Amino acid sequence: HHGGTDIPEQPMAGGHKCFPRPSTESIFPPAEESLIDSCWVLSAAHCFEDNDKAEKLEVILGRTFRKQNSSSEQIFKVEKYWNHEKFHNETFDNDIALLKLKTDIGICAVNSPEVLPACLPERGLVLPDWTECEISGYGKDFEFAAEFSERVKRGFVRLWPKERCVPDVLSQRTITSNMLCAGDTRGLDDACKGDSGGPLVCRNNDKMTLMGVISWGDGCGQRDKPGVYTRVTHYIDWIKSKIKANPV
Ligand code: 4AZ
Repeated sequence: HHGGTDIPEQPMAGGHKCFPRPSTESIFPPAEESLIDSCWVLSAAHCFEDNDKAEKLEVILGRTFRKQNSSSEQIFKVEKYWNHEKFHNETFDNDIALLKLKTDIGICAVNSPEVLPACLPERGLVLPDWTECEISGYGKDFEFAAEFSERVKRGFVRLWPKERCVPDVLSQRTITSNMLCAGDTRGLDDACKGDSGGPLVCRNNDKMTLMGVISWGDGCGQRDKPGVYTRVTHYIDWIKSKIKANPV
């Protein structure tokens, strides 16, 4: 991220049920993703080529340093993944992908302080404008940084009102109803290159709820330019139908 701070190796305090710390982790080459169930991970469609073979993908959960093994990590092969059928490569409309982790024993990720699924929102959930949410990832510290971050970072951004999430504030690029904007009113934290696929989580009824998938933006950390996120509430039926049709 632009701005943001290192995530401590120890879990954060707090009483919420899911996701005491962001469990976005990195597949390599860099794509980020969020665990939503023991064997299911959500990411962004633009992170995957249509002909990417699932066998080439690996999902690493519970790691803090991008290139350093950790005793808390859980690594999985990917059995199959789905890019949204209506993903639009020019506008990034429907920028969402679902990955199914591979297992022989019917469970994949095991909950731990470092690895916990994010909660999915209900289909109609709309949080108030300016709700503070959290993003995380190994993305670049600034737009033209040479390297991705070595350590996972997190940042805080607020949900922007729909009326302000318009082409005028994002170099005239198309914004669809399947996108949401979030940005730091202090002009500090933002997602950046390499963070996409990762989570935008917001507290709802004390549960860290996956409201967005990091998708795109116009540069990083520019004041008055929000980041753009896939609006997860529009995909609840899509996600649930895939999970139902593909039992672990
Ligand atoms: C990216 O390229 C990217 N500032 C993601 C988010 C933002 C910019 C770039 C938002 O993955």
